[in-house]
Amino acid sequence: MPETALPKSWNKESKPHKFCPGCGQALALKILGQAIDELDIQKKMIYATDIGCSLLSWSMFNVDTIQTHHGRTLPLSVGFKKAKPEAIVVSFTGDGGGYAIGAQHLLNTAMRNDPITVILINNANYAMTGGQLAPTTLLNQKTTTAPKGRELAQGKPFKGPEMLAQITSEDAHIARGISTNYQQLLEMYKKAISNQIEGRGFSFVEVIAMCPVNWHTDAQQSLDFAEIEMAKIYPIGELKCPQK
Ligand SMILES: Cc1ncc(C[n+]2csc(CCOP(=O)(O)OP(=O)(O)O)c2C)c(N)n1
Ligand code: SF4
Repeated sequence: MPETALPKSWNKESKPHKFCPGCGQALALKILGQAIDELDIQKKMIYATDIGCSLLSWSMFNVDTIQTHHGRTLPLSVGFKKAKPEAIVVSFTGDGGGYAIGAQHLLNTAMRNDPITVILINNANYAMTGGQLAPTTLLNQKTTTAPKGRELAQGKPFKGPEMLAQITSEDAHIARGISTNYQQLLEMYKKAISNQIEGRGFSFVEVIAMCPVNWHTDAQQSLDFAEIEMAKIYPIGELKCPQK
């Protein structure tokens, strides 16, 4: 599929999408649409969204969708998967939802090797509520709640995939991609979802994504912050890949 065309699984009635211009989440989701098409899972997939900008995608795909409170998407997804094991459950959440308020859910889902796929957007802030500090905010990065920049006393940038790689079984799939690398992220999604389809267990892809509105950056500055500054702290690649 050309990178400019819409995925087949896209809900044609809900266009244009609701994300801000230049948002990395919209790109990450377009790539997810292609993964859904290529894996041919549209009819058996359940798409779960959190609260946060991830919620803006609730009507993006022509698939069945569930949604709940901030940080609670994973227990909802796990419950759904237990009730309907044949469903392919893909959960989409932010770094606030996954690494802060919902951190215990992420840890427990990963430790139990629950067979769902989690896609977590790392945009280094709480975007929907106005750009507050998130666990992933870089040191010295300014946010509305760290106007002078994040200090070490406010904690180090949180490395989710690295932590999950330590606590998961060998058949879990753990990776970090970036929304600007279409083909690489597509392959990561396909491997992660295949891990669930083939019955191996938990899979997780963190995606570095631009948030120009809260970063107060133009197009080039947004790309530079994501691809250079963030990727320096959050290395891109597969940390655990049972399919290799
Ligand atoms: C239980 C609960 N606590 C707090 C909120 C307020 N809230 C809504 S979105 C959000 C931040 C979301 O940030 P993140 O998960 O990083 O997603 P992003 O908006 O950056 O995509 C918060 C705190 C809420 N809706 N529900
Ligand atoms: S606030 Fe940021 S993350 Fe949310 S839609 Fe806009 S650019 Fe995307």
